[in-house]
Amino acid sequence: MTKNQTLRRALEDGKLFTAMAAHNPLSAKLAEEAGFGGIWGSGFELSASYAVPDANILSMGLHLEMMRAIASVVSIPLIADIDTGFGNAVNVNYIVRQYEEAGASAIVMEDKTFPKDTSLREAGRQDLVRIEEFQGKVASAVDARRDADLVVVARTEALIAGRGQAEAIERGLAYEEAGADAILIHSKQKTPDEVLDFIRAWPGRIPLVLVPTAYPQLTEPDIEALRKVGIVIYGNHAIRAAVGAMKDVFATIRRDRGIRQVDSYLPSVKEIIALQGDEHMRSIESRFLR
Ligand code: SPV
Ligand code: MG
Repeated sequence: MTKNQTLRRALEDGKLFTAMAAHNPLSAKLAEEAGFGGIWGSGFELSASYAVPDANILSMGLHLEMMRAIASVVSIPLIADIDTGFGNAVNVNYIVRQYEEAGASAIVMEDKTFPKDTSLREAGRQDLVRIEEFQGKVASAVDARRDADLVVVARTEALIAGRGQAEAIERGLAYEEAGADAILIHSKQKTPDEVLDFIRAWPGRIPLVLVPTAYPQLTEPDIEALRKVGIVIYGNHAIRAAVGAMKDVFATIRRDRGIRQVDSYLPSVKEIIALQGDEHMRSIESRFLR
């Protein structure tokens, strides 16, 4: 099975597919090793790793090249976060093919205006494009894919933008009609109530995608019990883990004025060398170095 088929089948089988965020190939590899079903090619994480806001400040090309690098080191599907599609339906048609060729098995595109603002920030600038305009962008993404198994996820930010449940449902249904394979419904409420209301009311045929960052109480068994959600995305836990670990280690070294203590609990240099693919390099070395 190809990576695209793996994700497509998971959506069809109705078994909850889990995706962990990554901002580089190393974090993607660790997510694969930990047992996640796929990788979330998060724009938020990549922006954070460059220490810039998640607001289309980084170029599409930079994100695309990171997706290519990630896809080349993992054997699980990559779900690429293409933000608003970097323009209109014409831009979308071009870039979806680029992401597909870079090895993405799914793209997630959101119905905000370009340039976007990040979703989870309090009082962010959240403007949505017209429903018809976004339907055209979804249809353009569907038209652009070469492999029919590439999954096109339409993401509505209606709840994030404070437009209410009725508009969120209207947008979700309109995007389904335009050919989306799944609808990502995002919410920044601190409890799952808003998203649960949406899920219960969702009359569509296609599965939903959740990013429960703001409402971490909702676990995978809870989500499975709803029977309408195909994918759960853990949106930013790789970069937050990295930030927490680095802060801790850096502070300890400053306090101790040395590395003795941190050395006892940090992953060994040997472990990092293994993650770099050393075994593969040595096998090439022994076969071809003359
Ligand atoms: C991302 O990880 O880039 C996302 C999810 O789009 S969120 O940051 O919650 O909008
Ligand atoms: Mg994003």
